[in-house]
Amino acid sequence: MDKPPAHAWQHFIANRPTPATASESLDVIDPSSGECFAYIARGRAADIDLAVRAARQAFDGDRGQPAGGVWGKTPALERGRILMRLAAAADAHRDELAALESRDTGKPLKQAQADAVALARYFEFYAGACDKLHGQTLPYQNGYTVLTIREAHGVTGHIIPWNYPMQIFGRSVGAALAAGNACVVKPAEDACLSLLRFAELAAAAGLPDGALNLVTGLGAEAGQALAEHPGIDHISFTGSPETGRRVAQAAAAHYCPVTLELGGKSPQLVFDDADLEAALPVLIAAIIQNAGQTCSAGSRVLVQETIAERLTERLAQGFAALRAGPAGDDLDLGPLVSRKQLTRVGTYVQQAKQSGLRVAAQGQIVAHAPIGGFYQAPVLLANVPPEHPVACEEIFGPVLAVSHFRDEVHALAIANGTPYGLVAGVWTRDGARQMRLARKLRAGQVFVNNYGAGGGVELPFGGVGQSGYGREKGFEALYGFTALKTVALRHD
Ligand code: TXE
Repeated sequence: MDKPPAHAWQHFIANRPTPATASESLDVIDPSSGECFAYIARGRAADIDLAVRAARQAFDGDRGQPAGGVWGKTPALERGRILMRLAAAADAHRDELAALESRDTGKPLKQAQADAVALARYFEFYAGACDKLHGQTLPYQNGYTVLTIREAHGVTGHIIPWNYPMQIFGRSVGAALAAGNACVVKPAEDACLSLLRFAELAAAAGLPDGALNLVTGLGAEAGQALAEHPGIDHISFTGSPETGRRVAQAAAAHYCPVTLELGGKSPQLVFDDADLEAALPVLIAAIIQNAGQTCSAGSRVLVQETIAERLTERLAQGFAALRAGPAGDDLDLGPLVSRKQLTRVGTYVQQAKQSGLRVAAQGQIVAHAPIGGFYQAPVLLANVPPEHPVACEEIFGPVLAVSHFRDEVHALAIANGTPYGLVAGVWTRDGARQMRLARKLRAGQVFVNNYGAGGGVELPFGGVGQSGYGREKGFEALYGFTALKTVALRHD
């Protein structure tokens, strides 16, 4: 039987599917099989320019006055109501969105469903926040009243990676729209279908023309053009440190502020007084979720040497039982997103083996997994020297490195010993130690006796050092998507 023709997706600009100006397209590959199943538009600078103009029109309007456009003028209360309708649309279409994202990224269906729920929840959270984002009155000299006003930047750019398209779009675009900005989004070339569909749903739910615009394409073309565009007033980027630096440099040329979320090598510290039964499933889930392709993956376990052997053995039992297979099978993990990612992870595993590291356990790839898919069995590496590349570089795959520490001081030195600082987990029953470590760990989020892999929608998220700067999620993100204006009135 002939296959149905692969669907060709277009950009989505000013609430309309819009063809690529150069009529070029890119293949969309199913990571479970390695086969092309759809096409996306290959956007370049001209397409980005079209989207920025649409966003400027929505924000500034015909006269080009700040906040003079249809979206720019929309009162906070009304923005909230519109965003609530977007939340409802995401919720009503969650199975469809999840199916698209699961096929596109290779993530198991249940993970994609959780991501669709999170997308709806981001819009719900930020819908409620629209009319609660207020300024202050400040004490000043006699005869003055001074107040601060939080104003939208104008047009914000959003460069989204492929690992969690719906979640990262939700946290970034949800907050930016709530603050009143019009958005131009460049999703990842490896996975963007759920976002293109959501943009259609947003238009149908009543988001005004130009408030949300999506241009697909390659990072070096469409992404770079977005970062360089002088019509962009703020950029939010999630991806690799190298690309993040490039984006920040391009934005600096037009004095454009940037928020960078650049991943990590997040440790979980397990002390010998920890509740191991509670810790074990969390230690495994934190690296297996989305096949380890999670910015906040718990990719290092640091364990006190007195319990190292016992913990490693228990982790090994868990790893040996893990199964990877096609996204639709809904197993513990799906394939990696691309051949490029498979090669990257495979190279690290190879390097670990060549340098004599002990593989304590390896999961299985199911026998019926298509040969062309990008499957990587989960790997547990035991007693890894903390300075080994697999213990201090972001692998972004299902590879967990276990390293040993003597005491709290040693644990902290290892934990803080990479250039990253995104998330950390601490497992101990000692209350004073919990607080000491929470204060001393170099990370944007610290979880004590739990691990949230990024945490909830409400919790500010972002890193220090090579993990980036600025905060997304929670109420805090709204501050980043606004510029503060101080107004001083003299009246005496
Ligand atoms: O990332 P890139 P890649 C890490 C992870 C992964 C590695 C490489 O370790 O193995 O990065 O992944 C766009 N100007 N993370 O190559 O290049 C690109 O189109 C503007 C961690 O996929 O950073 C995509 O939309 N944009 C991470 C986005 O940047 C450019 C998630 C991310 O791609 C661009 C993803 C350019 N010059 C990868 N070049 C996390 N923090 O969760 C690319 N892009």
